[in-house]
Amino acid sequence: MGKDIKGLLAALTTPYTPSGEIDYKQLREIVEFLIRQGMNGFYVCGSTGEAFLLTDEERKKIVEVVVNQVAGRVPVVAHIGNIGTRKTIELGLHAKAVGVDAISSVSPFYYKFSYGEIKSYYDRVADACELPMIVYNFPSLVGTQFSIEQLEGLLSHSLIKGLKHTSQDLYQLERIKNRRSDLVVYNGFDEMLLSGLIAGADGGIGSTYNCMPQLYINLLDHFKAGDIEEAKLLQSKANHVIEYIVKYGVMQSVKVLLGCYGFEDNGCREPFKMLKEEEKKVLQQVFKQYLS
Ligand code: MN9
Repeated sequence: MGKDIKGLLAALTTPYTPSGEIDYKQLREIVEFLIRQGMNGFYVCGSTGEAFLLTDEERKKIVEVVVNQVAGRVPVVAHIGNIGTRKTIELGLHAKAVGVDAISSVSPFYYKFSYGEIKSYYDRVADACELPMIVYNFPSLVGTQFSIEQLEGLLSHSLIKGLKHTSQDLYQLERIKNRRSDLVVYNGFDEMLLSGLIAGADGGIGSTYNCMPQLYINLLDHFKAGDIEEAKLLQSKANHVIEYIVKYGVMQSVKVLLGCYGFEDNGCREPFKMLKEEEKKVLQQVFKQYLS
């Protein structure tokens, strides 16, 4: 990878105005907030960023605004994934022109592509964009479960430098890291960050990093210092919050909790539902109990 893209990358959320347009001013403010909190980088327009509820033009503008606001202080990874290779390459070439440090893509979905078709998708995108690339493996959302050998095959292109492993299968994570120590492997489920680090992950990419940045930075610091007991306490604290985040909806809950820092919460795009007032109140109480 060009820059040393390790540590914790926030899977950046996409804030909206009350009318449902992207709030680029607030996007910049969230980027600044997370950099101040010590976040090591950004993963932009991913699942948490509601990529598939945005237009291509919106995805491009978000990448431009984030790269501009970050101004080289930390790495920026653009998620460019789509169903089709052509559109992914278009977004990848734009991201390259804008100056991202790496690109990433979830495996193509909906049409139940063969393994060979998925492999050629990644190779074609890497060849066309000529940027360091991170394979985003998310079996439970995409519906494709790769074997260790299949994952290793997807990672074999010389420009593929990383794996975002959003899976509870930490045996796979450990085996990939063991076989390909040159790859940067990111833990994807935040509730398993410490377990993923112990299995060999170089860091993590997560949605709840948006609303608990300090906690995760401290967890990683304690892990690096060998203080596993303290890291376990922090993981458990995060998981108390994540239980409610998952119960009410990850995308919406992250924005409610960001609201506890003073950001404006205008929810997510439909079909995501707005959270009920009582659900928001519970999340705000959880914030007070565990994060303030
Ligand atoms: O990559 C992440 N984001 C989404 C997975 O699932 C949208 C994670 O950060 C989870 O949201 C998080 C809560 O389950 O671990």
